[in-house]
Order: sequence, then structure tokens, then C-alpha cells
Amino acid sequence: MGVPRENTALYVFAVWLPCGVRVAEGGHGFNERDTVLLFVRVCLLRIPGEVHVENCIIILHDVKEVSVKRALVTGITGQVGSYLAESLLADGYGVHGIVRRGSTINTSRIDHLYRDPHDVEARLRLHFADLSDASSLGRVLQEVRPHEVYNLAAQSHVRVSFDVPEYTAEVTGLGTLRLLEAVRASGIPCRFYQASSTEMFGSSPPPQSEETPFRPRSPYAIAKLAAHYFTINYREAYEMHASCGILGNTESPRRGETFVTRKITRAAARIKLGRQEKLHLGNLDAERDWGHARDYVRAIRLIVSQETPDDYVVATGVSHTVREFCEAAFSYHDLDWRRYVEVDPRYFRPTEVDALRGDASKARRVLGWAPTVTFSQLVEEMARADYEAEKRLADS
Ligand code: NAP
Ligand code: F7E
Repeated sequence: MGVPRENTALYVFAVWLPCGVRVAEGGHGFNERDTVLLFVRVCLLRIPGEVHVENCIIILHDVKEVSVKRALVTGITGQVGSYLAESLLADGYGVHGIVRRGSTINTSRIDHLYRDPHDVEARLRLHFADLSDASSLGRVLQEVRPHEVYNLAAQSHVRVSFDVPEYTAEVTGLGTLRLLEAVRASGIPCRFYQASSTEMFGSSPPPQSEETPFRPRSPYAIAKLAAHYFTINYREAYEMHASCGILGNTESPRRGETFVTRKITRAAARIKLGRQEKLHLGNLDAERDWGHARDYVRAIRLIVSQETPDDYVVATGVSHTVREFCEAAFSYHDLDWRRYVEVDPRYFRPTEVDALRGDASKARRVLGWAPTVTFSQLVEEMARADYEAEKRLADS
């Protein structure tokens, strides 16, 4: 059974006992009528007492054509992947996520979406694979035969990319090529989304639009740029429906704890609760355009839904310094950030990106997209979520 396939029949049915009692009803999309009968059997076994299917009269009320799409998401356990999975599931998609094997289970961001795969209603499936392993990508593609592929997986930390440059190029850069090649070789006519980044603009001054020259300043940005151009090349060479979203800094309460926003909101909450004394940061003058992941996932879905594949900058157009973020996050707790924040040069980067502020005019014009969450709303939501989480820990 599992995830219904595209253009399968939706059987709306009821099951009656010979005595005239209706014992089950429902509707589900399956490939074959036999499967529906199997489903009915499952329903019957769930009711108290033993009932034999043969003793029932199964009435199929209706058969409708439904279209159930399948999406394959790499990086589903990450921040953006979790919001994207929510959005796709809400729209009725069968969502297939690629997860890599770790020594501990790493699905906390999507646990609320997960259902036992034996559950006939489960529409989220996870597959072990890795962007560094081409054979695993080819296998999952063949198993899922997706209509849409979202490539969100990456070694996504800029500072860390200076420590593991080769690995970053391998996964963030070449990993994208492996996935594109696996899609091309499979012949599956799916749409492809690449998670590009405004980090690729590097030292080009803001505002940065699709026309701004790329001047990358880190192994991460260079790897993302390679992935960006691989995607464009596959679009042009093989007429793939492949698009890139050049996203600005994407934040939310689910942001990784070592990115600056979350590091600040988490520390502010811990300091408020007496669980931490100081917060050590690097460059406080850096300017970033911070937007909410949920807004940006809306843009990603719009990009993929366009008839013609293309590339779009997705950003709020408003930037703030790291210092201003500190001020806002500590103020939420009525704290003066200057008493707690200390600069530690160990967090400086060998080459820094001074200022990012995206110009998303094209996304507004073509996609009709606009952000809804302001800077202060974002900081407040993150500060509140971290306070509640830290409070629970303190109370336990
Ligand atoms: P994230 O939270 O760091 O998530 C990264 C995801 O990639 C995780 O699910 C991670 O799995 C997975 N991954 C890492 N290496 C992998 C590998 N070798 N094979 C398979 N999966 C692997 O990042 P995010 O904030 O959600 O961002 C999503 C994407 O957008 C990334 O590509 C990022 O570079 C890009 N982007 C992010 C921003 C931003 O500000 N957040 C802006 C522009 C573009 P584990 O959970 O197992 O680690
Ligand atoms: O740093 C400064 C740091 O690590 C932001 C990724 O999602 O967005 C992200 O990359 C700024 C930088 O994000 C600390 O020097 C100061 O100037 O939160 P971040 P990032 O480097 O902008 C882009 C668009 C992506 O695509 C990436 O995947 O904050 N900063 N002190 C610090 N940064 C960190 N992490 N930690 C500090 O202590």
C-alpha cells in the first residue's frame, strides 16, 4: 500500500454487515481495486470481534481520479527541510526524505510529522542515502520516482567550511552534481530545486539581485556556486526543469544552534534563567538579511511551480548587524546585551562577508512572493521558543 501514486483511483467506500449495520467507511487512493479490498479487510480487523470479509457487503460509493504527487527532499532533517516537508504534506504530497545514517537518531525536526510506515495513511517516508554516494541517490530515485526533487542537503556552515573545505566541496558542490546526474540518468521527468545562497555574492556590495556578480569568500560559497552552475548547466544541456532559489539567511526556532541568530537567542534565554553567564561571539559588525524559513519555503514552492524554470533571489530586503540582533534578543528578556556579550577572535573568519541584503524584486514580480515576518517578529519568536525550551530543561 503506502503512498498513493499519481492518477490513482480514489475509492470512497462503506462496508455493511449482512444484518444491515455499517461497520466501516472511508476513502483512499490506491493503484488497484484489490488493494482497496485489502484496506477494507484491515478496517474490519480493527473492529471488536471477529468479522469475516466474505460475510460483508462492500459497497464502493464512488471512484474519483486523484493526483497525488511525490516529492523527494534531501536535507529533510534540516531546518528548511522540516518546514518544506510540512508544506508539502499539507498539500497532499507523498514526501520522501533522504536521511544519512548517524550514531544517534537525528530526526527531531520532523518527528512531529513522522508516522509508522505500516500505517496506511503515512505519507512521509525516509530513505537512507547520502549526497556523497551516487549509487544510493540512484536507488532512492528509482524507488520513489518523484515528480519534484528538492536538494536542500549540504554542509551548510560557512565557518566550518574553512575547517573541512574538501568535505564541503564534496557534499555541497559535487553532491549536487551527483543528484542531478542521477536524475538525468534515471530519465524521470521531475522538477529539480537547488538550494543556492546569497553567500555566493560574497564581497559584492548590497543590494544583491540575480544580476549581481558572484564573489564568493568561503569554501562553502564556492561549493554552492559550483552547485548553482551545475544546476543551470543541466537545465540548459538537458532541458531539465531545474531552478535555483538564491536564499538569504533563513532563520526560525529550528535554526541550527551554532548559527549566530540561534546562538544568541539560546544564550539570552539561558542567561535569563541563570544557566549561562557569558556569550562569546565573533564579528558583531557583519550585516545580514534575516528572514523566516516558513516565508522562504513558500517562495521555494512557488519557484518549483512555475512553468519555466529559473533562478530567484529570495530575501526580505532589510538587513541588520549582529550587534542589533543581540540587542533585540536580549531586550526580549529585559537584559542589556553589553553586560553579557564578549568578542572572541576565534569566531572570526579567515575571509568574511561584510554585508548581505537581497533584492527580491524578481520574486515579487514573477512569483507574487513577499515576506510576511519582520525582523522583530522573527527575533521575538526565536527568543520565546528558546526561553520555553530552556525553562522546560531547567524545570526537569
Ligand atoms: P541545515 O539545517 O544545516 O540542514 C542541512 C541538511 O543537509 C541536514 O538535513 C543534513 O543532515 C543534510 N546533510 C548534510 N550532509 C549530508 C550528506 N552528505 N548527505 C545527505 N544529507 C546531508 O541547513 P538549512 O538551514 O535547512 O538549509 C537548507 C539548505 O539551504 C542548505 O543547502 C543550505 O546550504 C541552503 N541555504 C541555507 C540558508 C540559511 O540561511 N539557512 C540560506 C541559503 C541557502 P543531518 O541532519 O544528518 O546533518
Ligand atoms: O553567521 C557572524 C559571522 O553563521 C552570520 C548559512 O545558513 O547564511 C548562513 O551563513 C554572521 C557572520 O551565517 C558569530 O561572522 C559573529 O558574518 O549565522 P552565520 P552565515 O555565515 O551568514 C547563508 C546565507 C548560508 O547559505 C549558510 O548556509 O554572524 N558571527 N559571531 C558569528 N557567526 C557564527 N556562526 N557564530 C558566532 O559566534
